[in-house]
Amino acid sequence: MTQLKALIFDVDGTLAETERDGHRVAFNRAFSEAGLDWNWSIDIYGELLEISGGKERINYYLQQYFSDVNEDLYKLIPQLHQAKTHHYLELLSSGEIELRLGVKRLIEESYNKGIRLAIATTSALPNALALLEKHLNPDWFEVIAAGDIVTNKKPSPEIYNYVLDKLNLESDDCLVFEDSYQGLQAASQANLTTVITVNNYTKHQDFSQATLVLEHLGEADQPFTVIQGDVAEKQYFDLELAHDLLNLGGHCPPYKWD
Ligand code: XBP
Ligand code: MG
Repeated sequence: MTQLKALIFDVDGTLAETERDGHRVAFNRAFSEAGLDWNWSIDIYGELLEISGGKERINYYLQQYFSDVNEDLYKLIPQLHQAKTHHYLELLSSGEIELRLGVKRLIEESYNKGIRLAIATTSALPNALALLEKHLNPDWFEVIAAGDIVTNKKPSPEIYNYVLDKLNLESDDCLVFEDSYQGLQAASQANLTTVITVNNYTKHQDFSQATLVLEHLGEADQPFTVIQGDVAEKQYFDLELAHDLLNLGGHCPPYKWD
């Protein structure tokens, strides 16, 4: 029987719906401040989300959406991204971005029961820290792996291998929470069992490699909807279910937490 030792969380789209009303808005503010008439609509942003990382996303936009780009615009990317981070942090501190349903409960329960916690995000470190400071506690997370800490962003497994290495754990000991196809690819290639909570941008993606796909983690009074996978009698995601998912395929009795 495998004993659950750690939960590893993606940030954007998983802990909170940060993309549409957070990162997207912040990018547009940075563009307008720099005198650029670029506007990333909700639909365009959905397409751009296929590229992980803000700097990489702007780079891709220049390549895909303009036939003749002034090379100087590429040099502007770091500066635009820095301004975007500033606007994103402002949006976060204004309190407009809430955690998704069930996230706070599950993380608090895990911390209180000695399950180790980690973050694996493509987003820049200040963004991840600000969200954790606003709604949780960054000190609860033993590893916060973010942004450029690895060379290759998701869907590369590099960030998950980095987290496993820092936690000094095997992939069998951990459960991952993600919201996107790119995130699932990254986790799966690191041999990690993954739970997906979909959102509007990702609900039509291919999650066949995920152990469980949910609308959200749910609460006792707001049960989750299961899109794929087996949750037995569970109505919302808790540590018992986390343990059982890790042991799927094995013949272990359901685990009882004190
Ligand atoms: C989400 C991302 C990020 C954010 C922007 O990754 O792709 O690029 O949209 O973040 P994840 P930065 O879901 O893995 O957290 O602008 O800070 O790069
Ligand atoms: Mg995500």
